[in-house]
Amino acid sequence: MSFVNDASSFLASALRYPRGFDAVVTRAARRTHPKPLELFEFEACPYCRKVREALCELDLDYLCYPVAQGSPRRTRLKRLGGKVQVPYLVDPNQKTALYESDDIVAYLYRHYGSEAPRDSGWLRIPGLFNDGLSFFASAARLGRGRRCRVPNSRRRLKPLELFNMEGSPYCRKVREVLCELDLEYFVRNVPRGSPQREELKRIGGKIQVPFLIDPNTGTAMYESDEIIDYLEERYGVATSDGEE
Ligand SMILES: N[C@@H](CCC(=O)N[C@@H](CS)C(=O)NCC(=O)O)C(=O)O
Repeated sequence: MSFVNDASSFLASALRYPRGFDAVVTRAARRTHPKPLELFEFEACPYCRKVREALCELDLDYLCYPVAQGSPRRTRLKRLGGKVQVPYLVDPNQKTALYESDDIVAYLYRHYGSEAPRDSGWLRIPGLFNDGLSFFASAARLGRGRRCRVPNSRRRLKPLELFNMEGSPYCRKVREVLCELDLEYFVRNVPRGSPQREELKRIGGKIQVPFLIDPNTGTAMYESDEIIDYLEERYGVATSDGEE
């Protein structure tokens, strides 16, 4: 099963290659450190992928609020934005919030990049081709990261932290499980070229993703399969503790 899981995640990455691997602009080029952006999304959504890719390529960190089908967090999304639709980006720096993936990507490049969006080239002609590839990438994952299995957003948990590269097939497996388990997490992007890679090396000892930190238990670990086992064991069973 692990082989099939890895192979289909590689296929999803290949369909989107080279998106979500390299920094187009690094955080070193910015004069100020923006407050982390906030993204309501779910992993299987092809539109959300386009936004996550842009965040990674712009070397931006963000708080991820998974709102997979069945997540109680959807109520909050509706309250904030007016409707249950993802992606939904909140930018506390500009006091802005917006729906629509293409608008969000353009916004991100306008405010945090020095170039036009990466998909303004061949991937953009026609734009539908870009969306189509993203749909196929989601299809390759056979519905993973679409449904909330355990409503952990009802619990009072500190956000987990994930050192992440959007295009990595191993990171995808972890994000899918975080999404299905309804866990809020802080994404620390480390695309190739990001200075944050040094921070990862300082904390974990090597430059490898995914790397998960769980401040609720003091756990920090590499290796996607081990991270998934940890998440399933710790958060994969519904509990009634600390419910809001
Ligand atoms: N044109 C929008 C389309 C967004 C969209 O259709 N999102 C779907 C998920 S892929 C959604 O929010 N569905 C509501 C739901 O899952 O209940 C965009 O590019 O952002």
